[in-house]
Amino acid sequence: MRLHLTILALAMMPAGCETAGSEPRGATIHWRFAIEEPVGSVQHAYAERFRELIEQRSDGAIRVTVYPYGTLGTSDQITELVDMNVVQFAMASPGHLGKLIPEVQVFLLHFLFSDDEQFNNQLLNDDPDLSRVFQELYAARNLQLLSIWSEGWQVWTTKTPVAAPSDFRGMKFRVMTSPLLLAAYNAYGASATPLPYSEVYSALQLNMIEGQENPVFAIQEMSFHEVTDYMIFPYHAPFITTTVTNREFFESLPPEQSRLIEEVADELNEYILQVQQTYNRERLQMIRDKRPDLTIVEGLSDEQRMQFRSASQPVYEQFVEIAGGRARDVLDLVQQKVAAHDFANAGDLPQP
Ligand code: 6CS
Repeated sequence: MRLHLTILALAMMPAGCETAGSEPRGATIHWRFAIEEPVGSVQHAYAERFRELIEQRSDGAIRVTVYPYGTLGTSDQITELVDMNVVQFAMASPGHLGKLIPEVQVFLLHFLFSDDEQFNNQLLNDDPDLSRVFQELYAARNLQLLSIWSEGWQVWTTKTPVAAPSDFRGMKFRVMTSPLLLAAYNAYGASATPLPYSEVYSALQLNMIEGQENPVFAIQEMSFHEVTDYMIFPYHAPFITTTVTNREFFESLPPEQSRLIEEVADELNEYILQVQQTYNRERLQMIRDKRPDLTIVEGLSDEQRMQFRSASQPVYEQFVEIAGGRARDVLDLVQQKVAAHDFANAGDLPQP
């Protein structure tokens, strides 16, 4: 790993100058929170609210510093920093976490979730079975999982129209770095290309890649709309992230501090849902204003979605093979929960 200079400085900070966990009485406690997105993003709104609530409710005894994307390295590096307890909290998105926790890639499968976004959010935020299995999987990697939540639907940005899987044939399509995403897009005939977030804009500009996916707010703030011709909303998968902390650090905390963290993480689920919906709505309008010539396809027909759904089915078995471990169990679990909801609400499901 090529360590960023800031990381080296943080890692070498002498004990007592900044500490995490058990401090002498009266000393201010400092926690660090690294995010995978820049200032102004959904993750930034989350981390800033986390900071405010922790600082207020600890009466200033705890101070939180937020490190936006670009200050501490790529998503993979940020997760390593949590493992090292150089930072105590971070966002760890399944799109990048698959090499470390293969089963988390279930969240990357296309057409696995319901078209009912409200249900998906409940499942991610509150389902005790889902929470338990992922708590265990994260704990095995020295991570304490605090919450699983969505930043909104993934949207494709491409330089040519896409209405059927065959339109992906030969397209150099950027994906996050989890291995399953290669299978997900290669199943449509694309040439999937993993890249860190920070390299996507220039790769699009230089035509090294011809498409990518992200929620609307991210497309706007990373300026991907400047270097694309089409924006397509297939409603194939939400962008899911997870909030994590270092497990040993968390377990070493006095109970009132660990309770405070859990309480704040729970509260933030509702807060961040409002934020992501607002950001995604407002920034779509900003994109329209900036690029009136951009073709925005705000939904595929049922038949078109069915073609993508069919083409993505073999990837479910590939997921079980690639991820191994408890992959079959987590896949069954999510499929059963979604099927039960969709069956009970058949005919009444909202259009995505
Ligand atoms: O595409 C990515 O790599 C990134 N997208 C978002 C919306 N958040 C973080 C992630 O690294």
